[in-house]
Amino acid sequence: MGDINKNETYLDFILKKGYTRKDFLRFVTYMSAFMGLESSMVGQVAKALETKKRIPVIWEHFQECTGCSESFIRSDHPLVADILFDSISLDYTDTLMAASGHNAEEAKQKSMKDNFGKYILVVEGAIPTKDDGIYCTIAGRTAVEILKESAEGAAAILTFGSCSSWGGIQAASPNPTGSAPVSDIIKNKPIIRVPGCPPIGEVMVGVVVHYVTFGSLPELDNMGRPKQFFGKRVHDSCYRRPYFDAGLYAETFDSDEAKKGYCLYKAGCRGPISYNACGFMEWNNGVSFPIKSGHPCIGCSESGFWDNGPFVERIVNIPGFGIEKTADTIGKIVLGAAVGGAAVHAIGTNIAKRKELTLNEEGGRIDEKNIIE
Ligand code: FSX
Ligand code: SF4
Ligand code: F3S
Repeated sequence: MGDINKNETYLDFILKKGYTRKDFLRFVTYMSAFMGLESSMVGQVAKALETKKRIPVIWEHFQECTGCSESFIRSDHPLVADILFDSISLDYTDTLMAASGHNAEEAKQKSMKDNFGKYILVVEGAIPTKDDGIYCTIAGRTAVEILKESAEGAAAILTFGSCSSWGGIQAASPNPTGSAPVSDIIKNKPIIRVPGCPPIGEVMVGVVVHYVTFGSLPELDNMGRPKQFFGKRVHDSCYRRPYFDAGLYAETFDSDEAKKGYCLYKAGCRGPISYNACGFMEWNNGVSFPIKSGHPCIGCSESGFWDNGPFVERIVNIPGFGIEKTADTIGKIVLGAAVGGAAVHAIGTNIAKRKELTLNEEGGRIDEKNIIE
């Protein structure tokens, strides 16, 4: 980080790090796909990273576990970490920069002054507001004070993680330190929420690559999250979804049915009410995500996480979705309730799906206890 040349483009820096142009193009294609861009847009992303100067980034850490940074540096794609931690001209991150103490603070002050109005402020962690903010102090100053100062010259703020986006675990009841999200404190800057505890590394980079490529912030939903990554529920892209549709549910997440791939809805899965990219992007370059590892989604990206629990009980009464009704209806249909019209088609589809799924299993028998009633 010490040899940052502000005039270097992203490509210059990547080549200097020892990557080839082919590696660069592979990264561009990979990120463009994750960002949901048409293949015709890949050239535009490549051109932006080839020609644009790196954007200065100030990255603050407040109340958090540093899992968000960890998620980043553990990404399986080598360029994902480099593109932000090195090639984005990261001027200040107290966790990873080589400088420390007064030198680190001076470097930050200088960068904020030189790049006033142009830098991106990344905030990881919630901000304690109780008792004048004394529960998180860095270099003798409170997180509230530091946040206000770094936000002043920021072009935009990215809140990485559920803590800075919503308050997260730090704000869980009874919230003894009065933890708050960035949006409670800063009101006059664009804030892009990138929630998740932690968020997926590629999602964090994707937001930055979007900003570099288009010179604007990505389209946000009504909760301030980039639509391209948070526009769908985990349930919408979950590979266990055919089992949900067929009414095949595991009772507990460590049961045989769960191992066979049955839907984890009855084991408390919050995928139907959680907006995140886990189902289609997965973690560590597509290796896995919680549901694929056998555990129900606990809704780590949602507002109110952690108090939204308990996480192992079946969710009920979901506004606007009717999952309970749907699942109950499926159960009743399978049990032979008198139905007609469109529902007859539903029976056919459902039973066909159920047969197909269960016949693929060893023994091919349907366990009645897994049918929702
Ligand atoms: Fe929070 Fe990030 Fe969870 Fe941890 O820093 S979103 S506690 S993974 O690390 O802020
Ligand atoms: Fe997947 Fe959970 Fe939806 Fe079942 S309820 S399909 S496990 S997201
Ligand atoms: Fe979090 Fe659920 Fe994804 S717990 S990591 S949003 S599957």
